[in-house]
Amino acid sequence: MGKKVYFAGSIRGGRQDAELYNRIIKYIQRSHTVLTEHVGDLSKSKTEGLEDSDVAIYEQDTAWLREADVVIAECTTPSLGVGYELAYAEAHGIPVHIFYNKSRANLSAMLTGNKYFHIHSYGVEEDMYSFIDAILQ
Ligand code: 6K6
Repeated sequence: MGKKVYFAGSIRGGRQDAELYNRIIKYIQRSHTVLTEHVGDLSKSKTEGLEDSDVAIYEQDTAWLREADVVIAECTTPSLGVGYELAYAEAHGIPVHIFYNKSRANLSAMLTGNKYFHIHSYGVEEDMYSFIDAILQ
């Protein structure tokens, strides 16, 4: 049966990897449910979202986190919101897998130093997909 995946990626932290998020989300959606499809929505800039108040965003996203089977985060672009989501998932006992491009990111010690998190560095994007298959099998 398909899993419920909370995909986390930067929004107000910067949208330079939004196309990458979109490709990862589409890949996961071939066999699983992604609760947070909007993270890869290329039509939305980081300043958009005025139709939703920040309170509504927080309430919805934390409800989805509690419902998720697993969190998959792409952390190459640093984001306060993603960092918060990772700690929230840990507090609720939800497995967390963190990906980052090792040539572009220097991940925070607060992530790499936390043994709760499964951390995957990758050189090329294609390497990520076999890890994702193993996580979601
Ligand atoms: C803009 C673009 C797409 O959606 C919007 C509206 N804003 C948000 N909608 C839903 N989730 C959000 C929004 N802003 C932040 N988040 C959550 O925080 C997402 O689940 C991301 O994983 C994370 C990004 O945090 P920031 O600090 O980079 O914004």
